[in-house]
Amino acid sequence: MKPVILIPTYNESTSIVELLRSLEELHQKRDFDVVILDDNSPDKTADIVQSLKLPWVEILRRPGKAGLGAAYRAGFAHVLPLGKYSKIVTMDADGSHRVADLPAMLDATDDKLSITLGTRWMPGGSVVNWPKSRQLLSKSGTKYARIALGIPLNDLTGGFRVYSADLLNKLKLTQMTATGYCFQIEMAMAATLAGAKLVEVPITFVERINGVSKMSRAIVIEALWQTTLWGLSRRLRPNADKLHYVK
Ligand SMILES: Nc1nc2c(ncn2[C@@H]2O[C@H](COP(=O)(O)OP(=O)(O)OP(=O)(O)O)[C@@H](O)[C@H]2O)c(=O)[nH]1
Ligand SMILES: [Mg+2]
Repeated sequence: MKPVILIPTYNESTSIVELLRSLEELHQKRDFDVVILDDNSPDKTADIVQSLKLPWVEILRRPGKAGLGAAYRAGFAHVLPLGKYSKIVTMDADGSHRVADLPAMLDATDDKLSITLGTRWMPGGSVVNWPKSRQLLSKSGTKYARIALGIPLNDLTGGFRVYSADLLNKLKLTQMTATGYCFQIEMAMAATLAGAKLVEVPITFVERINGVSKMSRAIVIEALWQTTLWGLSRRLRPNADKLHYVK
């Protein structure tokens, strides 16, 4: 059993080539597969990845831009039935998540049910070239979700994670609804409800150099609104969420 790395892309043609080159170096030392989840990027990200002809990289071509959450759910639905992966990594394409941090995250735990978070906001974690406004948004988003949902983790909006396949198989992934980055909060909440071991590894997050951010006001509003609804539901119907998310 080996890990698989899921990488969502929308117009990341320059960044993804750099990331795959860097993953190729690690691939010489450790075995893993990569699945690119591309939403028919107009800049031909998928075709460019295909032209690299890397045998350990697969491309899942999706019809159009449908958000990060939908792309990841399609990725999970694609890899889990194959039954050949022990760990599923999620990682941004834009270079913000460093390959250098990946081995420590993969090695952090072998617990059957676990989620490992690459965390910026803990001792040893850091951000490089990220504007103060984004840092504030990220830190306060995590703080709000932590309090609203009672999840004892320090980076709930980050997307650099390792899920055990057993955990994902235990979750009702088709019940997840979040489209944007609050998908990350929803997954952390579901993992907590499933009784997963929660592990955090400090990472250095580097602001993208190439390409354009897909962060938008709509994504922030969705996250705020959804987190508030989830928080209320957990207080009003404490057992309903577990039934909703866990098989
Ligand atoms: N397939 C797919 N990928 C997406 C979508 N939205 C974002 N992504 C990818 O998700 C990852 C994170 O998106 P970013 O735009 O970098 O978001 P961010 O890291 O919050 O914003 P920056 O700080 O500007 O980088 C990147 O690899 C994007 O290409 C989408 O709708 N579909
Ligand atoms: Mg980014």
